[in-house]
Amino acid sequence: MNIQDIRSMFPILDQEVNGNPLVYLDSAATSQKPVTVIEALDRYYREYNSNVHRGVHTLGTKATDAYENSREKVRKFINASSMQEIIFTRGTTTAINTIAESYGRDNLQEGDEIVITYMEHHANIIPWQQIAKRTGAKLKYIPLQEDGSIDIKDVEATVTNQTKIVSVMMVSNVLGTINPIKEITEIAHRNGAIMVVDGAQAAPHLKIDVKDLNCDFLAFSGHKMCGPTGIGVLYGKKALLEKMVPVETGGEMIDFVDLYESTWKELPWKFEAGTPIIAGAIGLGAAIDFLEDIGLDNILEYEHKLADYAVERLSQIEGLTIYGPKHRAGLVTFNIEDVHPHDVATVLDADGIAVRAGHHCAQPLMKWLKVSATARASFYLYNTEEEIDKLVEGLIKTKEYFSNGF
Ligand code: 7TS
Repeated sequence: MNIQDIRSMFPILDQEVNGNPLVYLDSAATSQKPVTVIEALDRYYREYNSNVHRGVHTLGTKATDAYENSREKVRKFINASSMQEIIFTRGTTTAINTIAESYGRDNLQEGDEIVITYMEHHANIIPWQQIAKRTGAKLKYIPLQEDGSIDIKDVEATVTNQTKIVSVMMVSNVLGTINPIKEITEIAHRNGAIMVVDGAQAAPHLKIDVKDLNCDFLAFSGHKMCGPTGIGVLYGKKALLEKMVPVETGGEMIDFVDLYESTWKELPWKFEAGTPIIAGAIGLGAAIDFLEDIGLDNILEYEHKLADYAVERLSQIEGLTIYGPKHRAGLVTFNIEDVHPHDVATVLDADGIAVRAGHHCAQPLMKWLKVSATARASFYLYNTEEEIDKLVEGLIKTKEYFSNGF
């Protein structure tokens, strides 16, 4: 499929912002949605909107089938062994909180260690801080190399036989670093710890195979991979999930309720309390179909080309610093000397170019980079080199604008 065909599947891209064609370079925050996903949501609400797992009426059965069908699509997408290992959540944040609250609460005690890295998103920091405080466990950080990558020797030095949980992002939302998850998992397991993977920035771009990685848990969000907002996935190995106590309780997740005691449904439903995210899950299933039609390998290769081109072009701008390693996922984080990233984003927006500015929910990483904020352009399968040229023109204009003392 050529790029114009792909772009034509994303109706939102065909518009002007502030009098200029939209250049959307903020897909790491949330991706745009193809028409097939929009239509899947529309069809559900127009034709078979109904609650699931109850009643026997026709619409209810149709909705239940579509919802569970999406679970099977997710299972295949990450190569999990069983659909019992796929839990629908609100997103990555909820999934990691569930692991910390449920697994952490019952498996951590004073003196135990939780190991994360300096590059984590707040969603993979704060749940561990909270459970560490409650259990007396200690939170430890794997340091970063100067270019923002992880040296496996530092993982070996940080993870000890006191470590019970290692939790690392697969792809950094700021640096674009692609982390050696398989090797880190092996080190975690050798020390008797479990491995949690934050796959929020990986699932949209690279093939994840949980059997090959051998990770114990994986979290990701639908909205960053062409799916709707409000839906995400918690994958966990069945043997671990079976022993875990649900964090949320109520309707849907129970087997039998008595006055003072209740029992839970089997996996995965014991972790899905209340009316589930039906439309979201159906939309995520359509997003997976879309990504698989294009092919994750093709998407990754295309994004690498865009990122290389962006780094090459941005490096030519004097006074512009790019953060992160040479080999990176499809995003570029940068600062222009003496210009605040919010000003960069504001000037670009006037030309219809959407980038993100701020701390990107990674304040410990900002501290490590010794900056308070950065600008970030993030790419997806619908972006083009021409859009990167527009970004470069916009950045040169921004620099001139501010150096002339506006
Ligand atoms: N983990 C990583 C690596 C992320 O990039 C994000 C969101 C999350 C977790 C949280 O995902 P959520 O869907 O639960 O919110 N990252 C970003 C970002 O880089 N800009 O906006 C959101």
